[in-house]
Amino acid sequence: MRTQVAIIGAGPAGLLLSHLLHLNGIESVVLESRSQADIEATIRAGVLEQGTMDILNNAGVGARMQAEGALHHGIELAFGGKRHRIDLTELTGKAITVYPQHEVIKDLVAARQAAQAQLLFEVSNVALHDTDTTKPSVSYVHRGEAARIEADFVIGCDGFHGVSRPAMPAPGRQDFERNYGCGWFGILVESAPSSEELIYAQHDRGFALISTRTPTVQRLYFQCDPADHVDNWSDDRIWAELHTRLENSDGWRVNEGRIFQKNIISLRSYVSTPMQAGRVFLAGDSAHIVPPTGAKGMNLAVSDVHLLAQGLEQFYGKGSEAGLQGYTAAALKRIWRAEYFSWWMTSLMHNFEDFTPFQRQMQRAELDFVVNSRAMATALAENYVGAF
Ligand code: RFL
Ligand code: PHB
Repeated sequence: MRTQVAIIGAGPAGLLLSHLLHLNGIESVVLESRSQADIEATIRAGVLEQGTMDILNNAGVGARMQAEGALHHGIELAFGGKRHRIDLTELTGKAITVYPQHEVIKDLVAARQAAQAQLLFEVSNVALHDTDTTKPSVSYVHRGEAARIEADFVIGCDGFHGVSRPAMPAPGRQDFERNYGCGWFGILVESAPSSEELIYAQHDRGFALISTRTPTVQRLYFQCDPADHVDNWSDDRIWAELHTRLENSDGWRVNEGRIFQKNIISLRSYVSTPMQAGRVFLAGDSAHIVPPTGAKGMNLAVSDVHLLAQGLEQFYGKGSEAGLQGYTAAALKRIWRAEYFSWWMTSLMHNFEDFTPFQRQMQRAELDFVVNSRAMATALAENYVGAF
């Protein structure tokens, strides 16, 4: 098979890229290792920046997001038994939308399938070839048959554990990494939202986060040991821990309900540069990871492929490689800013095992500073809504 752009991975990055290219008359094939049902059911991100919404709306895939997503004008920071509101809209003129990533995935899959896209699920043995030539190719197995796609470009949108990054030629490659030694225990709960806005809570026993999914489903997280196991946490133990970490003087309490999903993720920051080698490019989690505290991962994936689509449009429309050659530098500017903010929010809100009593006081002083200084609150708000 031959195509213009071979895309590995049908996460937000791969699906949106394929759709943006299609809108500009550029052909692509998307190879995904999981099933359609699986990618449409995997619970991940929830917070979309205004810029992400604009890109999805302009691409004609934002109708359900606009109808069903919840616009949030503020977030709360909770610590020392008190809640403090950060008014995102007053401070930045912008807002965020809570709309689950798997719903974005459903909208993108529907748009690609309506356009009869080449979107292949449950492929295996995906491998990149001739990555140092102008005719790269990708081999794979689909429905028991081995096949190969020859393309002008190969784009690795296959996430952190994918095959694309390791297949990039090594010279000049630089990786930056930080492991935080802590995890997030995430639960989905059948109950009405405890709060209209997200609450980020700092406590000596560790961080907790109140988020929502729908009017009847809450998404809650609390900091845990990344090596812990969900089976160690009965529902009663989870509620006791959340109530302790969220205890406050105004009597507000988290709503309990039936817990129907539990998972643990590990917090890390990671950037691999460059994001291009010849005709092979990386986008989204395949090139960089942020801890979820800043809610930036999916937003970065969207902005990467928005840039990449522009570069490919310039290449096919005007014969110019300028956009593609400038991709790594342009993408990294935003990526490092989001890496910084995610690291800062993580450091501000979590309890780290190696914290000295002095560091604990510094964290509390910084939290006080953020909620009592308009300048600090504005800095947080600008980063959170993505006004950079
Ligand atoms: P994805 O979503 O990981 O998609 C990669 C796809 O590639 C497939 N794949 C392969 N396909 C073919 N061959 C192979 N060899 C393959 N290897 C892998 C995979 O099956 C998958 O379908 O990467 P992408 O597109 O770059 O998107 C990144 C986002 O998914 C990620 O950054 C966010 O989910 C991060 N994130 C959040 N981001 C936000 O913007 N706002 C949030 O509120 C937010 N909250 C979160 C999050 C991530 C979380 N977890 C689970 C890590 C909350 C959590 C708990
Ligand atoms: C979520 O709703 O899953 C969520 C919200 C905010 C974050 C991370 C995750 O910072």
